[in-house]
Amino acid sequence: MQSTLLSRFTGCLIGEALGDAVGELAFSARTRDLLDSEVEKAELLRYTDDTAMALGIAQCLVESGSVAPEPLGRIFHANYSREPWRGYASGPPSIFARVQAVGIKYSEAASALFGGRGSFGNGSAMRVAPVGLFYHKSPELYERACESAMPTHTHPLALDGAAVQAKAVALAIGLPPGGAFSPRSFLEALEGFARTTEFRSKIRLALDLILSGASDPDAARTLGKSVAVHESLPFSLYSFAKYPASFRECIYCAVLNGGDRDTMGAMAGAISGAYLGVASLPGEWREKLENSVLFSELAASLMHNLPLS
Ligand code: R7I
Ligand code: MG
Ligand code: MG
Repeated sequence: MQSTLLSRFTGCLIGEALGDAVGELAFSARTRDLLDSEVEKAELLRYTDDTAMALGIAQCLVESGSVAPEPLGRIFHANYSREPWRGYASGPPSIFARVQAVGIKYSEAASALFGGRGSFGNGSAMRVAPVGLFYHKSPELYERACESAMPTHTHPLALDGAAVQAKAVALAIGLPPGGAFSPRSFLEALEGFARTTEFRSKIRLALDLILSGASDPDAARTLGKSVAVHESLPFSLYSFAKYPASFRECIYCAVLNGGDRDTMGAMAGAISGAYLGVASLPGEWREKLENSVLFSELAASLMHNLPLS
């Protein structure tokens, strides 16, 4: 039982990184054949800011047992300073620079962005998977996910998006991978968990698209696939719920339909990896993943330090 849970935790973190890395390659290799050949040619599968920030959250949980915004902001900032080349958007680096220059809190600098409402970029959801693992049985899951968003994303949609993605990971951990998967039960549980009308209606739309047999390109067009969290997250949920039995098919769906490919790969990959477990992720992808030992170590540390529920 323990080893099953560990394989889900590891699958989630490695699934996030693989979806991110393969999704990044899909910006130039835009068909399945081209993507397969790029992955085959690559010596190393390199992840981007999405996974780097997820690692920051896992690190914070392991070190402090919490995701309090200021300590988490300091970890994000230090990791960014060490590896600024991971493909960050403009928001987080501008927050880090402002905190450094003016000495205000991370969440204060974050809430000043985009006309004073904060960012609704998908940055809070793309990195939240370790919160979903750590608090998968906790009634505090929603609040903790929001807390992890605060150092960089304070917009109500970014908070709700972080909570929905964390819940998707938590639900995936609790489902038997060999059993019958119901897209309806999974997506309706998320619809009920979301607190914004935007997310509730997008998750319902994702379910309708699956049930009506829409094509994946049509679903991507209908749900949206941009860096806005209320577009790319619903399509990532669709990708997992449509292809629950295969990590590879789930990732192809998430990254081969345009838009924010690395991030949809990361979000769908974290859920799929949490559902299927690490052994079900493609071996030839796993063996090329950068820093893969670190993901396994962090997964084990997270599992051994879970909060009492
Ligand atoms: O959300 P964030 O960390 O970006 C994540 C993306 C992922 O695709 C990563 O792979 C990486 O490439 O970056 O960074 P933000 O800068 O907070 O948000 C991303 C973008 O969303 C911004 O640069 C804006 O273009 C857009 N955006 C908004 N646009 C209008 N109004 C975010 N919030 C707003 C807004 O309120
Ligand atoms: Mg990225
Ligand atoms: Mg991206």
